[in-house]
Amino acid sequence: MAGIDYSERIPNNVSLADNRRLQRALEEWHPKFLDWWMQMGPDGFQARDVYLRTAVSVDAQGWAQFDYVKMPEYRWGLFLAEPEAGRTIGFGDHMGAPAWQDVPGEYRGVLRRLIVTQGDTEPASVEQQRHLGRTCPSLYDLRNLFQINVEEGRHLWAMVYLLDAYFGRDGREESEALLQRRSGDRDKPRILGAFNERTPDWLSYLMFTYFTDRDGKYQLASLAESGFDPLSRTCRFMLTEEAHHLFVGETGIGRVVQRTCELMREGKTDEVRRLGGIDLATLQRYINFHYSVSLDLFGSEISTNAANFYTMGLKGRFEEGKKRDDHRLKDSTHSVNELDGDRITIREAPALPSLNERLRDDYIADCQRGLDRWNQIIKKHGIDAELRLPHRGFHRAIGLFAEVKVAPDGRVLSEAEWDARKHEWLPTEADQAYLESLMQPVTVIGRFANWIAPPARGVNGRPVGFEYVRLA
Ligand code: BYC
Repeated sequence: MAGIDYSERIPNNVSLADNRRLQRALEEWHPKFLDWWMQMGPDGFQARDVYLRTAVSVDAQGWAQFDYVKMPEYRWGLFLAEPEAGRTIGFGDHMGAPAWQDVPGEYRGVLRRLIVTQGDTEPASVEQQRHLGRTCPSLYDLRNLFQINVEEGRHLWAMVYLLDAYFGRDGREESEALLQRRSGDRDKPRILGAFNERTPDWLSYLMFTYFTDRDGKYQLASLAESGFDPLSRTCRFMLTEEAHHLFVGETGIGRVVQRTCELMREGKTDEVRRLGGIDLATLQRYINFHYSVSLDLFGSEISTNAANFYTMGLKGRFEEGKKRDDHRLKDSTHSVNELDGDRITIREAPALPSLNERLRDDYIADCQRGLDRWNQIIKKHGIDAELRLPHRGFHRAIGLFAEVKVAPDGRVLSEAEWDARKHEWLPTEADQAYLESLMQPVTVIGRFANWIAPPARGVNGRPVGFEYVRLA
């Protein structure tokens, strides 16, 4: 079992003590990170004890320990999955060559850009979620929010480690810039669109952790295939933590659906707002929004960047190792959408530049699985309704569909039709105002806001009614 050295200021399993230059760079960055955390991390609660898990090993069995921690004292650190002896590059032009232990010189710029883009999303999400603690629906949910926040902070550390350890002075400059951009800032925004959107309420947050964190899962899994071994190992360990974030999203929305159905049955009405719940139509509009902005995160359908990342051996496909083909893809094709006037058609395109779309396909199938589970909850209550993923062309800002307006059912619309109906499909100001009115904090141990059902079980074997955050 690979233990983590906690005797050092920066816990790590990368022999930091033997690399003085890196140690100095990270020790210089550390207080800047803490300043950022205090300024842009959770608003309030920083002096409170929170029941958090901390990584103590990279062993799949028993890698974490749970205890009360004050967030600024969280042991952020550098943890890479165990090296795989004799690992070779699994795809692209260098397939079969030993995995790179250092940055391949010719791909330096591209690799840095990928790492910076990944790294930028981590602090962005913490910034987006910083006000949520004030309106938590329970101590259980509050604790999960903070768990995600500290781990996103650690994922930033993971990318900063790669930049500082392998990219010299420009890596250090990028590490600083990661703390300077701000989600939603006009002058210094975060790099990717979804990370500049607001997360003003807990429904948006649960949708974000379901849909946007799931992009994280697919992007990290693709980077975990990288021929650059330190990136691969870093991402493999990040995925272990990421699973909990997705759990929070899926079970969180499931609990909202559950409560909505209970209220619908009790009140014999679809209009559960009168009963302080979130109606299914509102849930559908929030799904439409968060799903569509998350689809944008995969980039254009046809992308030479994506082809290059793959050919260079830097970013693979989801579960590349399990695929039974030549892993070079120069002669294969993939189905992509095309616009033919006001019709959406499908054509076969060369596989390499279609890799973003292929990853998006995997993501869409995964998103659907959660919807199926939420629909099961609705069905179990004997309610005849269904939540749906809108068409992939709906409300898109990146790629082919950015040029047109597409209805949730996939019809291409005129601007006028879109303007007349978009309020049915996307969250409205009235929805936002209603949700805001619902967001009253519930901090009594074991109690939950009226709009969300309690979870099936607590954290780490603790009861649901456990003091997950000590407020007194
Ligand atoms: N917004 O060829 P294209 C996570 C840019 S989430 C703004 O279509 P490409 C997390 C693109 O950068 C996972 N700009 O796309 C989740 C390019 O700019 P340049 C994050 C965008 O390059 C929750 C231009 O448009 N990780 O971990 O093939 C909480 C043309 O690009 C967007 C990664 O994304 C956009 N949505 O693919 C916490 C992995 N989309 O180069 C964390 C690393 C595209 O012309 N990133 N552009 O200036 C990548 O693999 C790729 O950069 C992308 C884009 C998949 C994002």
